Amino acid sequence: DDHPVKAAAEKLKEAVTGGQTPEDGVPGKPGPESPTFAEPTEVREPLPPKADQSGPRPVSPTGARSRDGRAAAAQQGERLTTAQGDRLYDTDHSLKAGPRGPVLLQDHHLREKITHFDHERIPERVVHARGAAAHGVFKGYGRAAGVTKAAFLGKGVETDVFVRFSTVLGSRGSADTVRDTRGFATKFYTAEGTFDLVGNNIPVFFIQDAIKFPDIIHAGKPHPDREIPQAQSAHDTFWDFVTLHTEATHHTLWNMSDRGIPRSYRMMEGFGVHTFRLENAAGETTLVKFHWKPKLGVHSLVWEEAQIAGGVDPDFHRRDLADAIEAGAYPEWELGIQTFPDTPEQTFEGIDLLDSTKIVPEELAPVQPIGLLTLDRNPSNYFAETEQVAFHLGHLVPGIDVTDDPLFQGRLFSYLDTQISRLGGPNFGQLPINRPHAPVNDMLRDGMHQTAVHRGVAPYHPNSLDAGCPFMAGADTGADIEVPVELPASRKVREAPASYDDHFSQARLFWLSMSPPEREHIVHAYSFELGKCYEQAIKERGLQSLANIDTELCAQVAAALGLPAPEPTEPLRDEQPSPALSQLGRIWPLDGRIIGIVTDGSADADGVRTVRRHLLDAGMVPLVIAPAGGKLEAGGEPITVQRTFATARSIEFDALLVVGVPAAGTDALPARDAKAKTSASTLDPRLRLLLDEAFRHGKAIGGWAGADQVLDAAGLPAGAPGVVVADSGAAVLDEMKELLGAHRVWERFPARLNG
Ligand code: HDE
Repeated sequence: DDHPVKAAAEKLKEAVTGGQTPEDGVPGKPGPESPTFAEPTEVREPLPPKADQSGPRPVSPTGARSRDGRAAAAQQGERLTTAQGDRLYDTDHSLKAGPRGPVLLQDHHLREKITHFDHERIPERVVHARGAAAHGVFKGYGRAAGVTKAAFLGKGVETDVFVRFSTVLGSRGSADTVRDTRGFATKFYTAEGTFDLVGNNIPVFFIQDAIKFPDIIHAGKPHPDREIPQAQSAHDTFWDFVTLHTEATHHTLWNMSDRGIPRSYRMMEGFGVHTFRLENAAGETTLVKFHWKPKLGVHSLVWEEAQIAGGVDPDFHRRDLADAIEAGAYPEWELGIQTFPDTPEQTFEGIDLLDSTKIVPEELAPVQPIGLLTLDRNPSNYFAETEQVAFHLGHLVPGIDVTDDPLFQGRLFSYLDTQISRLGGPNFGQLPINRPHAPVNDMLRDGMHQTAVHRGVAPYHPNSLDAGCPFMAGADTGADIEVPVELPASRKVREAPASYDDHFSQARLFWLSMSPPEREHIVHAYSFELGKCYEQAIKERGLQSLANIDTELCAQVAAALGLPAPEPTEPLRDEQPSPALSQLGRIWPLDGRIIGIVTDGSADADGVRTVRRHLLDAGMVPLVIAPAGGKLEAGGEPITVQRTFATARSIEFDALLVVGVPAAGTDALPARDAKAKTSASTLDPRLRLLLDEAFRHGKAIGGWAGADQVLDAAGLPAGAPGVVVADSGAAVLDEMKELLGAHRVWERFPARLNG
């Protein structure tokens, strides 16, 4: 009993449990029946459930939908054990020859614990390393039956899905809000086998042939000598590549637009990019492009917000997605298709459907909704699910087939290949997140990390020993049969078709479709990114690409760089703008928008409570911001403080409400400007910053009960666009809702570019 390790364990037990242990217990993880976790501090209140969301959906036979996270799991019993299930009495002290003596090699627990830890990391994805994911359900509308026999698109058919969003260039630990393309990869666990739609939030790609993919990625990733910059396109090698391979101009312009800095993963469109071929039950084919349309609308950050978030909340998008789902504000997207006749030319209105640097404007081919995606469950383990999920464009179901787009074809090779090194062998399909929800009966055997115990002796076909199994399916029993398309008689060549030489017309189309504030943002983005390049020749080539998009765009960026604007080398045609490409000029739903309410509880506490309730009922998320944490005891129900002046930063909020004249926090630093301090002696400098940034970023700002004094002290111009002061919270709210529908107060952005 006087063994020193045992004595230490006893002491620890005492410390952890205060002596209240089960009779035979040692300190450790509480058993499932005896949860002792502390209540989390309330940061967000769950939204009221929507009428059609009646709680958790049932668990599938594979267990993959289990909500307690224990399906694939892992831990059983109450006691800490080794990997072999041997119970442990101590995990904090190595086995030593005496308390001050050397550690003994025979300590298996020590070696097992450290060895396992040493191997905890796997290689991150070579692109799209930084991601966040969620589970959900896809419900078919049945409207695609005319063009595809894919069963999961049938009316009312529900299919489990897992969606992973990502940035492209950054490492796994990089910031979420960098300027980049976003991945939008969806795994549909259909009854006919898994279908992966591995798309992006930008409908075009940098290159037309997969053979250039290593080159563009080498150019975009950090420089090989110093390994900087991280998760950025604002550096010489990226711009060197995209100005030498001018087919990248269109995608680059999207990146430089607001699309490169989304407000939220929940507020992005998604695109399959390539043209796919669908086949219906009668064997007729149609070419299509897939689109995801977010129910919350398409919104972006402004550049300064994106940069602030990179520092104050690098997990901005990851947190936003997880918080929303946890609060019951399930994000939704409609899946839609643009359809084109499957003609031998594979063009539509002169647009080459096999060229992934081109879109087909929605005004020419409307996006037809065919189903609804709802994300309603967060992963329970990041590594097991978000990190280990493996997507592949070749995961297709009957009714959906590939086309000859050389980018598509190269991807069909790449994804399987990369999983083998990333996930350590060919059996990654057996990982819980990758397991199909359809029965699997393959003849793949053995290999690293084989976890199946296959029966039988004849994993070959045909055989006469295992009763001839498995049998082959025919089209009538759901076999996935390639569409037998005609191939043009041709020669082997390393060449692209002539239509692939048009690198600028659609970039011009995109530019001409932008509103003045969106154009302004694009000018700023190019000025910043090219301005960060060191090589004069690269800046000049960048301007040459811009000259071929638009004279005004080129002139503005040239002025910012202090360089002459070159003449276009390609004709600038009158492209027909596509209004669907602009994020402005529409009224978007308010669901999920985050409203900060700044108060110290001393003014109109009832009004605060009522406004919070109204916001929640309207599907928005109110967050109370006060000088310090805790609860505001102000007559009636106490008001929980969710952010303090120390933790609130403007980027988190879509709009701010100020109630009364909140006192300064006791932890406030002195104001920098003594004069300003006198004129607003009660204004905490952090509140001033909050309001100042919210104003600069085009956010609606409102207030009542004396808030005009605060806004005055913060130097916000009286009567400025999007600043609403009224007598009561209710009156302010009405006007705020209207402003929020437009997403931002666009009038605040100086619009020099009106053409
Ligand atoms: Fe990818 N891409 N890609 N890509 N891609 C990968 O596969 C590749 C392309 C996309 O959340 C890798 O599993 C090539 C277009 C997403 O796990 C890799 C080419 C589009 C994801 C790969 C492309 C995408 C990837 C790295 C040129 C939009 C993340 C890790 C032909 C339609 C999926 C992995 C996730 C990931 C190769 C171009 C989307 C290396 C060769 C175009 C969303 O296999």
